[in-house]
Amino acid sequence: MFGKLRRPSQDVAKIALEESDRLSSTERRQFLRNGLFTAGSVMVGGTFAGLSAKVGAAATQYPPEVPLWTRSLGAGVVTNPYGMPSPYEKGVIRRNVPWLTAEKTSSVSFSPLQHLKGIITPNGLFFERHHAGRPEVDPQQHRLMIHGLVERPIILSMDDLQRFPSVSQIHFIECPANGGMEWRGAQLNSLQFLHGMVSCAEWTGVRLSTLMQEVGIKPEGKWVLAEGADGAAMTRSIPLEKVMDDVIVAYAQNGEALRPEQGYPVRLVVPGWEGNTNVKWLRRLEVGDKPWMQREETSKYTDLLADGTARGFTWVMDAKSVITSPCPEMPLRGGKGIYQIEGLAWTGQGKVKAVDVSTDGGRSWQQAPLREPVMSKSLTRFALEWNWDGNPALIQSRVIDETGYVQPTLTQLKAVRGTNSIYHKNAIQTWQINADGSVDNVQLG
Ligand SMILES: Nc1nc2c(c(=O)[nH]1)N[C@H]1C(S)=C(S)[C@@H](COP(=O)(O)O)O[C@H]1N2
Ligand SMILES: [Mo]
Repeated sequence: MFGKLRRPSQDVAKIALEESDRLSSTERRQFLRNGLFTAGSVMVGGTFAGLSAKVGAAATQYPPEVPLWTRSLGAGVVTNPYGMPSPYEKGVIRRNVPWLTAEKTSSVSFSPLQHLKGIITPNGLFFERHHAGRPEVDPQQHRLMIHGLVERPIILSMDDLQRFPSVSQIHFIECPANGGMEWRGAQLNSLQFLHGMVSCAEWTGVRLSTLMQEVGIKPEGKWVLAEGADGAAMTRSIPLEKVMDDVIVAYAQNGEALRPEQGYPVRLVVPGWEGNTNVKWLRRLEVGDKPWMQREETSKYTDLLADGTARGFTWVMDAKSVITSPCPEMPLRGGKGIYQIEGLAWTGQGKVKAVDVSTDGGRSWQQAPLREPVMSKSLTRFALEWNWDGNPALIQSRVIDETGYVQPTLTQLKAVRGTNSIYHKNAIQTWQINADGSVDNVQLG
């Protein structure tokens, strides 16, 4: 009906399923019996059916019964000195794909996008990408040195850094390898593993331009090398134009100190640019007259093209969107009827202008309302109401950013980039809705 489809191969799909937090069949039966999902979430014929019908069902914690937890005192304050999510949310965690990397130190964990609401990633769920593991940095012992082609080199303690004027900005960080396993076909049946290398936080810190004014850049200074304090001593070069535009030397994330996974006590946030330029555990900024190509040769991310040549610097993350519900981990649980198709869109070029949604594999499109706030180089949430007729469907989202750039299909992207790439795969994602409400990752061919 929809032409040639590519589905994930069985073995890899199985691993994804083992790790995924889909309901077990017993849990699913339980939910159906209790009517938990169907009662609150399904509209039939325009009204919320099931709400009154379920009253009086043998479910002891439901109204009009008085639930167990209302009949006794709860735990007191500071029983959780650092508050943790409800134990019922234990499946909402970062996950890794064991076969993807040889070991866990140079590896990646994926954020559970299927469970997230709004646009802010909670700190404990922010994806992680480490080249040499996560160092435990003592902030008292940590210093940030700024030197090179500058008038007044400095070495700052973390206290010194906090004496500069600060900014707080909401920005996404995406690893350019996000979705990179899928250039040659569908691989994994999971939103988390396919798209979970993007997260979004409110970052607080000092503008790098403020620090540059403090040290005074010499006229020959054109690039800034940033170096991390981890075992990889990861370095990236950033051109002065970007440095003076919107780069932040960040020490806080969503209102608290950076998490160790995110570069505690200080990292670079390079809005809209490849994740790898956002150097964590930042210890050194060196102003130079050219990029440090030679030393970065082995560590720089390049994109191999079809003709064997490579793109060297691909800094900006192009516009991308994905439907986060329904998705393989979030099937349609209540039969046909009204659902919200929800998802996330973002672009390293600025703001998201519009998102279109298709339920027929890209033949027709409907504009999906954007949820406020819509901010530059931030995740943006969209949601479109959909009356599912219970038949198989192919759902897609397509973002248009403020430059007019339209998110490409995989065929369009491959025409420009070939299939040798790993990085920067921002093609339209297709989810297949099956008649039983389950959802599969497919590629339209
Ligand atoms: N010092 C250092 N900085 C680093 C890395 C690293 O391994 N070491 N990984 C980079 C990569 S490849 C990415 S995608 C982002 C990921 O940021 P996150 O772990 O906070 O999600 O950090 C970047 N900064
Ligand atoms: Mo990355």
